[in-house]
Amino acid sequence: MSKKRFDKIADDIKKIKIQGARNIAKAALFAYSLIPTKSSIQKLKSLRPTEPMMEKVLELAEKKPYQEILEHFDSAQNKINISILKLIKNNDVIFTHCHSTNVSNALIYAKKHGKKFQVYNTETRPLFQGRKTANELRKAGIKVTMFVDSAVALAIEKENKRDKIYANKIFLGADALLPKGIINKIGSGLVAELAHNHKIPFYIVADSWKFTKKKVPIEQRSLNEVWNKAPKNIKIKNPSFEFVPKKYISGIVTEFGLMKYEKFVRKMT
Ligand code: RUB
Repeated sequence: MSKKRFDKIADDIKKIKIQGARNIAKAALFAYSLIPTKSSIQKLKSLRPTEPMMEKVLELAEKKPYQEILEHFDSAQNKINISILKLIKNNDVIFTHCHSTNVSNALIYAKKHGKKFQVYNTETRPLFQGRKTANELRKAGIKVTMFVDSAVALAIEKENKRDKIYANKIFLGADALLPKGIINKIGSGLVAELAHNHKIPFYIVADSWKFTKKKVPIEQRSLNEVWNKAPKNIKIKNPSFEFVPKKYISGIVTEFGLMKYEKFVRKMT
């Protein structure tokens, strides 16, 4: 029975039915509690290689009680929510990409606490996690406008005054927080460069447990996600994530509050 449940969770993580660093770490923790062995840890870690938070949680799971580790996620999120509430101003247009629970929860909290803002987001091919974000925010009563990925510049360029469509703040989640920058969904680098060029504040919203000093590999996903049964002689690349250098990051919001990225790294090292 436990084996069947473990395998189902592993499969859901692999197939991105369970997605996002926080959900993956929580699901892996639960799976480990079903079969608490070294080989479970190896198996779970191999499912999504770009997830230091899952690694940290699995390492802790060997030493600490399940409940104690689990409590961290909500406690960190609650503190993040309070910082984001202060950061959002009425009439903001907030841009986000992919689906991040840390970002979505914080936006929903701000809405519940009376902030009036709207969200622009991108569909996030090839797996369309942007739809998950749009649905969650819509259900919470937040106005959402979705753009195809290739319209990202249109969504965040200040010069695009003709349509008056541009974001004035950007919130992205992160899979990994590294000394020199962050790793997040592919496309995040382009968003960061646009934000930099157009002087739009670019914030990372993430639980500090995503921090690591280890080298983090970038997951390469199945080519079928991009083009199922593509002709044999076409080369396809499908990296799931990319590195964003810290010079683009205006600030990071973690459970320790809003701070410059450098300060966050100093705190963590
Ligand atoms: C999800 C993604 C998210 C981070 C942070 O990628 O890039 O921005 O994981 O998410 P994928 P969270 O869909 O490939 O897992 O805030 O939920 O931890």
